[in-house]
Amino acid sequence: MRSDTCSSRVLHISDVEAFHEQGFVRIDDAFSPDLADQARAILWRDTGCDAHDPLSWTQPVVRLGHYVQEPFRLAANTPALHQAFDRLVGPGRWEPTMSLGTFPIRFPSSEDPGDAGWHVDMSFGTGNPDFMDWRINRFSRGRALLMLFLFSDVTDDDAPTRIRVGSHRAIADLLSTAGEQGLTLRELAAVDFAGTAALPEVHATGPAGTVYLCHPFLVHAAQPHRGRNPRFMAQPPLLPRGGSEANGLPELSTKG
Ligand SMILES: O=C(O)CCC(=O)C(=O)O
Repeated sequence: MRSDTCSSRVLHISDVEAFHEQGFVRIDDAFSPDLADQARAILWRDTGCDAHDPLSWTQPVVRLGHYVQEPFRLAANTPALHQAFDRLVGPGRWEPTMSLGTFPIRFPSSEDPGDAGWHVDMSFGTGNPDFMDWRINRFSRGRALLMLFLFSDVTDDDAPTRIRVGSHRAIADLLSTAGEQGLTLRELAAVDFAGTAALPEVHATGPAGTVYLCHPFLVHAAQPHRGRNPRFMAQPPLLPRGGSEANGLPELSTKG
């Protein structure tokens, strides 16, 4: 988000254009460092690790989930974020976020975390026990945005999420011919996510309180943590108003 728009807390037109071109926009100071501290204190307790003792950090990733306490709800519902949702998704077209979903908390480790593959987050058919059969369709049924909430300072050394810039467009083109039922994660993986491997890659870095608002088709991946500071990040969807059957965003592709 451009600094000249921070005071009004509304995305500048160039931010909205960047979202459509690149598939994401970074919102600085989306929530306060104090809320991040409070949330991290709750999460540290549940990791079973000691924040001050790296010897207690025995796994490369600990996944915690579905926190609804006040620091999480407040962080997800700041005026800056609500205004950004209105600009990107449309007023009255999204639901306030009440749970921040899964936190993959990443610890410095030489072990492979086993969950660092490229993917798109699926949005329906999630009752299927095999997540590779979960689906997305051209209208992004059930998901308006993917959001990355940084609850700790994340530098390039701290396992930031990797993003394939502009990959949402290739996925939209692929989905445009796939009908209402869309495609499964397995089908997308079989074509290397619409051949997006050669696209430029950026990392979701920033101080605690930064949020990346991403197009739901954005191809992204975790990475092993080779640095020093455990990374706390949540990755909830922004849900469309109208429930799981509602379309998340207008169709993006000009094909099909
Ligand atoms: O941990 C990360 O950086 C990303 C994780 C992710 O994309 C996922 O679990 O779906």
